[in-house]
Amino acid sequence: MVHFTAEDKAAITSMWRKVNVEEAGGETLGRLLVVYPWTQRFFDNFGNLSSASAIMGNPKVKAHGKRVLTSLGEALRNIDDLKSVFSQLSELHCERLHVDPENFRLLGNMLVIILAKHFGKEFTPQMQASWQKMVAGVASALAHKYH
Ligand code: HEG
Repeated sequence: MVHFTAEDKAAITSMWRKVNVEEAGGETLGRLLVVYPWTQRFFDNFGNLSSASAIMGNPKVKAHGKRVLTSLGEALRNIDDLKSVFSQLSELHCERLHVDPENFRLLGNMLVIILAKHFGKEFTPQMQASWQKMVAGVASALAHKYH
């Protein structure tokens, strides 16, 4: 179980308020698909994924990335009970989508990287530590229903 201190929560929510979910979502999912090309197989109905620029400009990638980060943002309101928050989504990703849970960890790392890129010096080691907890917590909650 990931434990979030009051400092973690403050750090995560204060930064999240400044995130443009649409832009960050597209970039997070886009980078996942570019860096780990095997993840593209879950999105074979997304049209052109033939190059890095096609992926980064693909409107379906942007829309889905936004949806993923919106869901993650909503989870912040219930950060101490991520398991409940993601219970249905865990079932969906497991039973219907068959997404290997390792991919949740990969996506979390893409998010950390784009936060670092966007916020630069503001993304301190302490801030990173709080965010790594967040993405680990989300990945483990989403993997919870796998059997
Ligand atoms: Mg998933 C659908 C959230 C990682 C593949 N994902 C969805 C949906 C949400 C969501 C909210 C829509 C559910 C619905 O239709 O009711 N996804 C979500 C989160 C995270 C995540 C919060 C991790 C932080 N998803 C993820 C990863 C993959 C993936 C890593 C694959 C590499 N998701 C996936 C696919 C769909 C969803 C294939 C269905 C997309 C569609 O058909 O439009």
